[in-house]
Amino acid sequence: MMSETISGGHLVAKALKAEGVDVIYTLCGGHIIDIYDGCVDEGIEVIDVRHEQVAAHAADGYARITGKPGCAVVTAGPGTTDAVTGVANAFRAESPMLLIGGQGALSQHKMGSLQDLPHVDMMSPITKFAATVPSTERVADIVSMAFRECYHGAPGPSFLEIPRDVLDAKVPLEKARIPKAGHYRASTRQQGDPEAIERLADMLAHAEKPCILLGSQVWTCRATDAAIDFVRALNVPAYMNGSGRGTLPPGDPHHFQLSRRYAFTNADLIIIVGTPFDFRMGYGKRLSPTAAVVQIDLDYRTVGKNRDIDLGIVGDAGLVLAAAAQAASGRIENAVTKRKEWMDELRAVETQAYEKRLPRQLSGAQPIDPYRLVHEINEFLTEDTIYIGDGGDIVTFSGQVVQPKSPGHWMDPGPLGTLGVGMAFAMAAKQARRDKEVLCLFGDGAFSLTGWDFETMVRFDLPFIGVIGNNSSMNQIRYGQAAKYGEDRARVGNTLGDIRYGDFAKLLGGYGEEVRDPAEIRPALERARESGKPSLINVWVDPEVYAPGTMNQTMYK
Ligand SMILES: Cc1ncc(C[n+]2csc(CCOP(=O)(O)OP(=O)(O)O)c2C)c(N)n1
Repeated sequence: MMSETISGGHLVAKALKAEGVDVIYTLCGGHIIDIYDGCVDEGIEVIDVRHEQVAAHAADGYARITGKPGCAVVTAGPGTTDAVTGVANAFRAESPMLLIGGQGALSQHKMGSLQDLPHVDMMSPITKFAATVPSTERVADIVSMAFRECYHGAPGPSFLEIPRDVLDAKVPLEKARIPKAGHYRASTRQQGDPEAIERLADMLAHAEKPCILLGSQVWTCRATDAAIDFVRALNVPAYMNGSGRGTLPPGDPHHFQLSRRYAFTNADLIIIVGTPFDFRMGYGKRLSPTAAVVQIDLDYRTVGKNRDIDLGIVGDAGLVLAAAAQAASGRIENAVTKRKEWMDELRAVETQAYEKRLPRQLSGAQPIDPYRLVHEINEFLTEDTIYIGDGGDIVTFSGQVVQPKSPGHWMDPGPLGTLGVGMAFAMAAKQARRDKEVLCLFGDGAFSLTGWDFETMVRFDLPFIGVIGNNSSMNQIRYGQAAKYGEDRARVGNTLGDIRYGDFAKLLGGYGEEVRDPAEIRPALERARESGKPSLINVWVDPEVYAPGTMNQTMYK
């Protein structure tokens, strides 16, 4: 009797299934179609997009939203090079995704086959693991290996290229290793050195003016509850950044945002959780030189990088914070009363900053003040709205004002600062969480990089509310040019057409509107919500104003 056989593409699908991956993002090519066929057998959805960059960003977004690794599948050569940006973004953002690229047949290795490139060499510096699959028998095995590597330390992307003949060939089923779900990798969560936890507890017991920054890894580690318990039990004011935004809801007594610089200047203990001392943190230079600084991170390479620290702990944010809270619990008497003055001081700074900006947020000016747009968006968000920012200056405005109402409901590119993530993140978020509303704020420059995938949103019935802060410019860059070279040279290379993106949405089968009156922003957002379609509300904002964050950018100084 002939033994049952299986092809490489079907083995890929089995390995994805074992990992719990239920969708792949892809743009087709002859090198990879056997994977699609395998996905059909395994019940894995195939979402085909209009540009491979979107496929890779969507895999990144899927990982962030679901906690499972995302997967993008692209063809050899230009398919893979198009996806490089998405992989690079996931690398800097510590997002676990697998990119599978096609490759010419092994039998034609280095003969000049169609779309042949040294993909593994290209991908190695921007992945945690990059390899060629050498034989059909090993396909599922190596896919599982790639997933294992995604979770080593801080998570990140892996890349596999699968030569066409390896993917298409069929091998006897019993010769292929097919790792079984739940049986091929272990939890990599670490609790941190117990001695270091003790020291942290001691520092917390003595601190009079502590504060904590909850970074992206708080969400990556699903450490929301541990973080909330920590700040409440020990009465520590909390700031949030990246995916850590929303850990505490706005209005919570421990939620602070606008007083961060004041806190970092005046605190005696600063605890940094799951975010590096990179440009977003002024490389750590903005922290008080006299404060004790504690850094907790999944990656030992991040701890103590760019500035000295007083204590470093490598471990899972949730496990470390829970252990520290427990260790400190008996030692802090009257944490609430002890730190009341400090909390009140920060709240006063916070309130003052908010009130100073409020008139701009309520401005009735035309063209529309970007502060008014982001204020309206903030008011419009519900506890179930996932907010995505994709743009330059306009998104810098939103970073000050928009506050997600729930954990895991904020998505931005992360430290690579990649324009063009928005449509892909919206796609992944809505596909993975149909129960959620998704709102994405785009700059008109950012939108135009990957905007054609609005059509994919229509085709797969993925309603979302797209808002474009349209200033007909790449304003964040324009500001720097004006500052450096003068107004008369400020318009070189950054000017966009006056595009009616609301009409573009309608052309592709979605809902669209143009908004020029600030009073119309809210009603237009409501109508987009009601439409139940992918939508674009094109809001014409004032091109002559810039966000303070843009004006302070260190690159221009
Ligand atoms: C892929 C990519 N290309 C270029 C840049 C550099 N860049 C940063 S902000 C910006 C302007 C973006 O313009 P837009 O999205 O319209 O937002 P605005 O600044 O006008 O609000 C550019 C080009 C980038 N971050 N990413």
